Amino acid sequence: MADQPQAKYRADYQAPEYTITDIALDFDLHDTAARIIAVSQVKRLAEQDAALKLDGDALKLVRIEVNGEAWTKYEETPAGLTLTGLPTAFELTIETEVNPEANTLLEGLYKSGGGFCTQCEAEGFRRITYYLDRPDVLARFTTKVTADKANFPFLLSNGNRIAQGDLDNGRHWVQWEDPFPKPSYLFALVAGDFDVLRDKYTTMSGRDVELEIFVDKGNLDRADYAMTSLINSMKWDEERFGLEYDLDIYMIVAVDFFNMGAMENKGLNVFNSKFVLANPQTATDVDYQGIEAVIGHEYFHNWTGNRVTCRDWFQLSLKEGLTVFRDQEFSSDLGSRAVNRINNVRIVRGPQFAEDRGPMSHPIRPEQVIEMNNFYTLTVYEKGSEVIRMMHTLLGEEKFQAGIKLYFERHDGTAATCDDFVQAMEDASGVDLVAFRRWYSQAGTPVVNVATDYDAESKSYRVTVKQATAPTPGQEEKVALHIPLDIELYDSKGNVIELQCNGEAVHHVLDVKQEEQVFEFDNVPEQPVISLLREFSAPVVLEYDYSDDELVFLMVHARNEFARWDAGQMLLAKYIRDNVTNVQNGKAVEFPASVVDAFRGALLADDLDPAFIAEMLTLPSENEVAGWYKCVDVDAINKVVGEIKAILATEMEDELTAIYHSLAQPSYTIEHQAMAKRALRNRCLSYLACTEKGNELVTAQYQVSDNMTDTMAAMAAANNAELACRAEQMKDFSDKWTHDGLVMDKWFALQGSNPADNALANVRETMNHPAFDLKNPNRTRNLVANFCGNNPVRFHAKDGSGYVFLTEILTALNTSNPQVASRLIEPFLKYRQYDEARQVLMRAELEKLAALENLAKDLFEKVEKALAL
Ligand code: B3K
Ligand code: ZN
Repeated sequence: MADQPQAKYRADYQAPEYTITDIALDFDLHDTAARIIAVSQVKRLAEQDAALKLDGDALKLVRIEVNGEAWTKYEETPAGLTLTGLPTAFELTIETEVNPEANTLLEGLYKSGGGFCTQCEAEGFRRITYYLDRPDVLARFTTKVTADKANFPFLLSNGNRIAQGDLDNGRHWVQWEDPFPKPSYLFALVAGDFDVLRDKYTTMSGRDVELEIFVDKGNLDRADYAMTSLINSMKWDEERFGLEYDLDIYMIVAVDFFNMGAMENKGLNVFNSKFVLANPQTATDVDYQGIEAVIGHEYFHNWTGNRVTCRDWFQLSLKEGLTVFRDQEFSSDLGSRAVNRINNVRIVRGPQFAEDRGPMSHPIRPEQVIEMNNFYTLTVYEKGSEVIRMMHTLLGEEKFQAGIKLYFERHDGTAATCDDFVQAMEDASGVDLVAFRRWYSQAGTPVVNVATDYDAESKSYRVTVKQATAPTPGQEEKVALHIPLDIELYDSKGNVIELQCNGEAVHHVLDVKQEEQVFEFDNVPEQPVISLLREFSAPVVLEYDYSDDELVFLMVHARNEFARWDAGQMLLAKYIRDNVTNVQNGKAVEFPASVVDAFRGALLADDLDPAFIAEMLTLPSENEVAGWYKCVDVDAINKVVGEIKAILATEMEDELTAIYHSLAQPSYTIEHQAMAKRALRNRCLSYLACTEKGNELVTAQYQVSDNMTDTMAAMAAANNAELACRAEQMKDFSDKWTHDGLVMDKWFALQGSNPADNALANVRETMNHPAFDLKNPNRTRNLVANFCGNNPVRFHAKDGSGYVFLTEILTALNTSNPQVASRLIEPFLKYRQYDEARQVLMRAELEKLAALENLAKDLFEKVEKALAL
């Protein structure tokens, strides 16, 4: 390849040579030709004369002026525009033209449905105008938007509306001013026709804020929960973090074409409609929880991201890890802490650990990047949040909040680094975080191996902890990390044994800092049972040789719910592993009655939250199990997980049936208790679907259901268990919802995860469904990504048909939307974890992709790294 995309390195950071203090934007919107005039106040920061290098991508340059005079000392380069011979401070006027309708990348200014919208993070602003498109250039923005009044009655941008007017040609304009200096990635514009849900919020200092949620016409009855979640977020951030909203208006716009979840543009969030629109007939309980989390996340960014932003994109976790931590705490404070923790840990242990094992493995603060959009990863977000959580564990809530306060005192209104954050935490708390900082630079998952030894005579208990991190691509040498290891000891009756060292009480969070460390506890009256890595106190793989009895004991006696759940998962893991070996040796799956009894006990524990019991009874996904192996046997894993589920269903059929019936509710509400009961009831149904009466029960639930949660639970059960009622339900649902893509996504997801052996043929046929559109990221994710990523047996079909299919899709998306393609390619990146025959097939597909002309840099970066393995 002639001009291969080049990587940028964190170590090469240089402060900008110029800055822009103010920018006045003027948009004249037309579907295929939008004109943008940008008037910037530019100041040279460098001492020496320097060229001004503006970023630009896919722009038509119309005119360029310096201090009102046409400027000729410039050069158009592949990366933008280079201006020379400039004064030290000047006004720069640039006029550009773009084609929003042809913008299928959904980055920059584009059309979604009938309206215009923008997406600028990470580097989309340069697709609107030539600019210093980097997060450490902070300017005050004013934005004037002009468009046809009948088609686009609402013209929105960041900040406060300061002027508006009508033109005589049927067009109108609105002008906005954002008083807070911001980087270009937080710019937003929306123009369209919407229904608006309005409310008000009075902040803790008594300021009134207008709240507005814009949805497609006809969807007003689906916006209430987003509004409730927004108000809850504002209140929570005041109460828990002391942080208050700072503008007079907060707007959220829901759009159908969006590459990710949502975007925190200052005062004007743009959301994937999936995270706004919900009513009981169209959305499941899980959808509601997603709305609460994402509305919270974007709102919390107003402080962690917008008021303090990132110095450069390598620091992305500064805002994302911290904001994920904040949204997780928000959901935990409002709902069930244990269930939230369980679901977050599942993501880290499953897909995040998988990312650590693959060719794209990177630290939460990456060192080198080709395409920034490739680094909005589980590592930066979820592991990044775990790193913040570890600091919270080490400091405690009070000192952590003192650290947050100091961080804002020091950095409000500026662009900061991850080091700045840790420094504030350290300075405010006095806790030594020197070794802890290594979490920011080291990639990969540490393995923590624990051995214990009890000496009955001296009543001492010794815990030996070893840590090691396997090499990752580009990072051969690993160092020991500072790992907070939360433990508890129990006596045989289930009472907590106080941890003592030399007769003094010691804290239950051990500071593991060395490769090997021994912790001695005394006054331990009897051989204890140890609960390790409580609350998943660090993102590590734990190795400890628990007996079945100890795990069953912890499932009942551990004081916190997370530890009980984790014990159950470890018990399941043992039997899944053993049985995969059995199956590979031609033996039958064995699952002893004593283990079934442990789960029966959890099912029947009526003092527990039903939502928590539902989690206790959830088996690890096939993908999570795959992560335990160097060489993955998809068929054996599928067989074992399926058979264990069937054994549990048969052995506990009476109890499952009784609980299923006892949890029926007369009507649908979104309160936690109601959701919790539905979660457990539908978990019971998913087991009962594997029994003889499955078809009858599932059919009955589908028929009487008046809400999407129960409807989808029935359909998912029918789909997974391949019940006779599946076909009719699928037809009925499609007839009812064809007009509504967002609801049809649930149906597409079922087609994608269909276990039937003709699944791929079905998926191909489904792509012709009138509601399907490969250009819509939600449709593509639900059908295609779900098939390739969550249907391992069918995707990894031995004949390679799944692989050929994925390459076809990637080839199409490489030109229309490489950002989505780059998410879809993930299953190929794991090719080294499969048998030789499958490796050869997948590698061949990667090579086909590498040979594509115009391979987008998003895919280039991943394909190249995968092939280098
Ligand atoms: N900050 C955005 C993500 C932007 C992704 C750019 N490819 C959403 C969020 O994390 O809140
Ligand atoms: Zn975010």
